[in-house]
Amino acid sequence: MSDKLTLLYQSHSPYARKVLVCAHELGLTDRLDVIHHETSPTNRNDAVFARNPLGKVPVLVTPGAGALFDSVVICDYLDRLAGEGSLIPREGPERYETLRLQALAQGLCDAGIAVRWDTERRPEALRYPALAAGQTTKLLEAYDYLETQAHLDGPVTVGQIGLATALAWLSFRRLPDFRERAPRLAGWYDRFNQRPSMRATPYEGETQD
Ligand SMILES: N[C@@H](CCC(=O)N[C@@H](CS)C(=O)NCC(=O)O)C(=O)O
Repeated sequence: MSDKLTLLYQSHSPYARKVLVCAHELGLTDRLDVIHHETSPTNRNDAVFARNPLGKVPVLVTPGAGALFDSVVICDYLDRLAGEGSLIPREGPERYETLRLQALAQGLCDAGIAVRWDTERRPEALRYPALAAGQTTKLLEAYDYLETQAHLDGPVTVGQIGLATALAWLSFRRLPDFRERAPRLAGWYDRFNQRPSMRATPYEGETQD
Protein backbone atom coordinates (compact mmCIF):
# COMPACT_ATOMS: atom_id res chain seq x y z
CA MET A 1 0.00 0.00 0.00
CA SER A 2 1.37 3.46 -0.93
CA ASP A 3 2.17 5.63 2.03
CA LYS A 4 1.27 8.75 0.06
CA LEU A 5 -1.36 11.09 1.47
CA THR A 6 -3.55 13.23 -0.75
CA LEU A 7 -4.54 16.63 0.57
CA LEU A 8 -7.59 18.25 -0.98
CA TYR A 9 -6.42 21.79 -0.52
CA GLN A 10 -7.38 25.34 -1.42
CA SER A 11 -4.81 28.10 -1.82
CA HIS A 12 -7.07 30.69 -0.17
CA SER A 13 -8.45 28.58 2.68
CA PRO A 14 -7.12 29.31 6.17
CA TYR A 15 -8.14 25.84 7.37
CA ALA A 16 -6.27 24.16 4.52
CA ARG A 17 -3.20 26.32 5.03
CA LYS A 18 -3.13 25.41 8.73
CA VAL A 19 -2.88 21.75 7.71
CA LEU A 20 -0.13 22.40 5.17
CA VAL A 21 1.90 24.53 7.60
CA CYS A 22 1.62 21.68 10.15
CA ALA A 23 2.92 19.25 7.50
CA HIS A 24 5.88 21.56 6.85
CA GLU A 25 6.65 21.92 10.56
CA LEU A 26 6.47 18.14 11.01
CA GLY A 27 8.67 17.40 7.98
CA LEU A 28 5.87 15.51 6.20
CA THR A 29 5.50 17.45 2.96
CA ASP A 30 7.27 14.75 0.90
CA ARG A 31 4.43 12.38 1.81
CA LEU A 32 1.72 14.77 0.56
CA ASP A 33 0.14 15.19 -2.85
CA VAL A 34 -1.50 18.60 -2.59
CA ILE A 35 -4.41 19.19 -4.96
CA HIS A 36 -6.20 22.52 -5.19
CA HIS A 37 -10.02 22.48 -5.15
CA GLU A 38 -12.46 25.37 -5.29
CA THR A 39 -15.39 25.02 -2.89
CA SER A 40 -18.42 27.09 -2.04
CA PRO A 41 -21.88 26.19 -0.76
CA THR A 42 -23.22 27.85 -3.92
CA ASN A 43 -20.85 26.03 -6.29
CA ARG A 44 -20.79 22.28 -5.73
CA ASN A 45 -17.48 20.40 -6.14
CA ASP A 46 -18.28 16.73 -6.75
CA ALA A 47 -14.73 15.52 -6.10
CA VAL A 48 -14.77 17.08 -2.65
CA PHE A 49 -18.27 15.80 -1.85
CA ALA A 50 -17.08 12.31 -2.81
CA ARG A 51 -14.64 12.48 0.13
CA ASN A 52 -16.46 14.78 2.56
CA PRO A 53 -20.27 14.95 2.72
CA LEU A 54 -19.96 18.54 3.93
CA GLY A 55 -18.31 19.51 0.64
CA LYS A 56 -15.49 21.39 2.35
CA VAL A 57 -11.72 21.41 2.22
CA PRO A 58 -9.31 20.44 3.63
CA VAL A 59 -9.68 16.67 3.32
CA LEU A 60 -6.78 14.26 3.80
CA VAL A 61 -7.05 10.92 2.00
CA THR A 62 -5.03 8.41 4.01
CA PRO A 63 -4.02 4.79 3.30
CA GLY A 64 -5.36 3.44 6.61
CA ALA A 65 -7.93 5.85 8.02
CA GLY A 66 -9.93 6.80 4.94
CA ALA A 67 -10.70 10.39 4.06
CA LEU A 68 -10.24 12.64 7.09
CA PHE A 69 -11.88 16.00 7.76
CA ASP A 70 -11.94 18.59 9.18
CA SER A 71 -8.65 20.47 9.69
CA VAL A 72 -8.61 19.77 13.44
CA VAL A 73 -8.77 16.02 12.82
CA ILE A 74 -6.21 16.16 10.01
CA CYS A 75 -3.72 18.07 12.16
CA ASP A 76 -4.12 15.49 14.92
CA TYR A 77 -3.49 12.70 12.38
CA LEU A 78 -0.35 14.38 11.02
CA ASP A 79 0.99 15.07 14.49
CA ARG A 80 0.62 11.41 15.44
CA LEU A 81 2.04 10.28 12.11
CA ALA A 82 5.17 12.31 12.78
CA GLY A 83 5.30 10.43 16.04
CA GLU A 84 6.37 12.94 18.60
CA GLY A 85 3.21 14.76 19.61
CA SER A 86 5.17 17.91 19.02
CA LEU A 87 2.42 20.20 17.74
CA ILE A 88 -0.29 18.93 20.11
CA PRO A 89 1.13 18.30 23.58
CA ARG A 90 -0.11 14.94 24.82
CA GLU A 91 -0.69 16.07 28.39
CA GLY A 92 -0.32 18.84 30.93
CA PRO A 93 -1.82 22.33 30.87
CA GLU A 94 -0.09 22.94 27.52
CA ARG A 95 -2.47 20.49 25.87
CA TYR A 96 -5.59 22.50 26.64
CA GLU A 97 -3.88 25.82 26.01
CA THR A 98 -3.02 24.50 22.56
CA LEU A 99 -6.49 23.13 21.82
CA ARG A 100 -8.19 26.28 23.10
CA LEU A 101 -5.95 28.44 20.92
CA GLN A 102 -6.73 26.26 17.93
CA ALA A 103 -10.47 26.58 18.68
CA LEU A 104 -10.14 30.36 18.86
CA ALA A 105 -8.27 30.42 15.56
CA GLN A 106 -11.03 28.30 13.98
CA GLY A 107 -13.57 30.77 15.35
CA LEU A 108 -11.69 33.71 13.85
CA CYS A 109 -11.89 32.05 10.43
CA ASP A 110 -15.55 31.11 10.87
CA ALA A 111 -16.45 34.69 11.89
CA GLY A 112 -14.36 36.17 9.09
CA ILE A 113 -16.10 34.01 6.52
CA ALA A 114 -19.47 35.02 7.95
CA VAL A 115 -18.53 38.71 7.68
CA ARG A 116 -17.55 38.21 4.06
CA TRP A 117 -20.91 36.64 3.24
CA ASP A 118 -22.75 39.69 4.49
CA THR A 119 -20.37 42.28 3.09
CA GLU A 120 -19.40 40.91 -0.32
CA ARG A 121 -20.31 37.33 -1.15
CA ARG A 122 -24.11 37.38 -0.87
CA PRO A 123 -26.00 39.34 -3.55
CA GLU A 124 -26.34 42.88 -2.22
CA ALA A 125 -30.10 42.78 -1.76
CA LEU A 126 -29.81 39.73 0.53
CA ARG A 127 -27.14 41.04 2.90
CA TYR A 128 -27.93 41.53 6.58
CA PRO A 129 -25.75 44.28 8.12
CA ALA A 130 -26.62 43.36 11.73
CA LEU A 131 -25.17 39.90 11.13
CA ALA A 132 -21.95 41.33 9.68
CA ALA A 133 -21.71 43.64 12.69
CA GLY A 134 -22.26 40.79 15.17
CA GLN A 135 -19.61 38.65 13.50
CA THR A 136 -17.19 41.59 13.42
CA THR A 137 -17.65 41.95 17.18
CA LYS A 138 -16.43 38.39 17.60
CA LEU A 139 -13.25 39.24 15.68
CA LEU A 140 -12.58 42.34 17.80
CA GLU A 141 -13.28 40.54 21.09
CA ALA A 142 -10.95 37.73 20.01
CA TYR A 143 -8.18 40.23 19.20
CA ASP A 144 -8.55 41.71 22.71
CA TYR A 145 -8.48 38.25 24.30
CA LEU A 146 -5.39 37.28 22.33
CA GLU A 147 -3.65 40.52 23.24
CA THR A 148 -4.23 40.21 26.96
CA GLN A 149 -4.75 36.55 27.81
CA ALA A 150 -3.16 34.19 25.30
CA HIS A 151 0.23 32.56 25.94
CA LEU A 152 1.93 32.70 22.58
CA ASP A 153 5.49 31.91 23.60
CA GLY A 154 7.05 28.50 23.74
CA PRO A 155 7.40 25.71 21.21
CA VAL A 156 5.34 25.80 18.04
CA THR A 157 1.90 24.20 18.40
CA VAL A 158 -1.11 23.64 16.20
CA GLY A 159 -2.73 26.47 18.15
CA GLN A 160 -0.03 28.92 17.10
CA ILE A 161 -0.13 27.64 13.52
CA GLY A 162 -3.91 28.00 13.40
CA LEU A 163 -3.66 31.51 14.81
CA ALA A 164 -0.95 32.63 12.39
CA THR A 165 -2.77 31.23 9.36
CA ALA A 166 -6.03 32.79 10.57
CA LEU A 167 -4.47 36.24 11.08
CA ALA A 168 -2.75 35.99 7.70
CA TRP A 169 -6.08 35.18 6.08
CA LEU A 170 -7.89 38.05 7.84
CA SER A 171 -5.23 40.41 6.45
CA PHE A 172 -5.38 38.77 3.01
CA ARG A 173 -9.15 39.36 2.92
CA ARG A 174 -8.88 42.87 4.41
CA LEU A 175 -11.10 41.99 7.36
CA PRO A 176 -10.90 44.13 10.53
CA ASP A 177 -7.25 44.71 11.29
CA PHE A 178 -5.67 43.47 14.50
CA ARG A 179 -2.50 45.55 14.33
CA GLU A 180 -3.58 48.73 16.09
CA ARG A 181 -5.88 47.01 18.51
CA ALA A 182 -3.44 44.26 19.48
CA PRO A 183 0.20 45.35 18.98
CA ARG A 184 1.69 42.50 21.05
CA LEU A 185 -0.25 40.00 18.95
CA ALA A 186 0.88 41.76 15.77
CA GLY A 187 4.52 41.52 16.86
CA TRP A 188 4.16 37.80 17.54
CA TYR A 189 2.45 37.30 14.18
CA ASP A 190 5.15 39.17 12.27
CA ARG A 191 7.82 36.93 13.80
CA PHE A 192 5.84 33.74 13.20
CA ASN A 193 5.17 34.76 9.62
CA GLN A 194 8.92 34.57 8.91
CA ARG A 195 8.99 30.82 9.50
CA PRO A 196 9.84 28.80 6.37
CA SER A 197 6.52 26.92 6.74
CA MET A 198 4.60 30.20 6.44
CA ARG A 199 6.76 31.57 3.66
CA ALA A 200 6.25 28.38 1.63
CA THR A 201 2.44 28.59 1.75
CA PRO A 202 1.23 32.09 0.71
CA TYR A 203 -2.45 32.67 0.04
CA GLU A 204 -3.61 33.27 -3.49
CA GLY A 205 -6.85 33.23 -5.43
CA GLU A 206 -10.45 34.34 -5.13
CA THR A 207 -13.50 32.54 -3.79
CA GLN A 208 -15.68 31.21 -6.59
CA ASP A 209 -19.32 31.30 -5.48
N1 LIG B 1 -14.25 23.36 10.15
C1 LIG B 1 -13.69 23.14 8.85
C2 LIG B 1 -13.99 24.32 7.95
C3 LIG B 1 -13.61 24.06 6.50
C4 LIG B 1 -14.18 25.11 5.56
O1 LIG B 1 -15.12 25.86 5.90
N2 LIG B 1 -13.60 25.17 4.37
C5 LIG B 1 -14.09 26.11 3.37
C6 LIG B 1 -12.94 26.72 2.58
S1 LIG B 1 -12.15 27.96 3.53
C7 LIG B 1 -14.97 25.36 2.41
O2 LIG B 1 -14.56 24.39 1.82
N3 LIG B 1 -16.21 25.86 2.23
C8 LIG B 1 -17.17 25.28 1.32
C9 LIG B 1 -18.56 25.28 1.90
O3 LIG B 1 -18.80 25.90 2.94
O4 LIG B 1 -19.41 24.65 1.28
C10 LIG B 1 -12.19 22.87 8.97
O5 LIG B 1 -11.61 23.25 9.99
O6 LIG B 1 -11.61 22.22 8.08
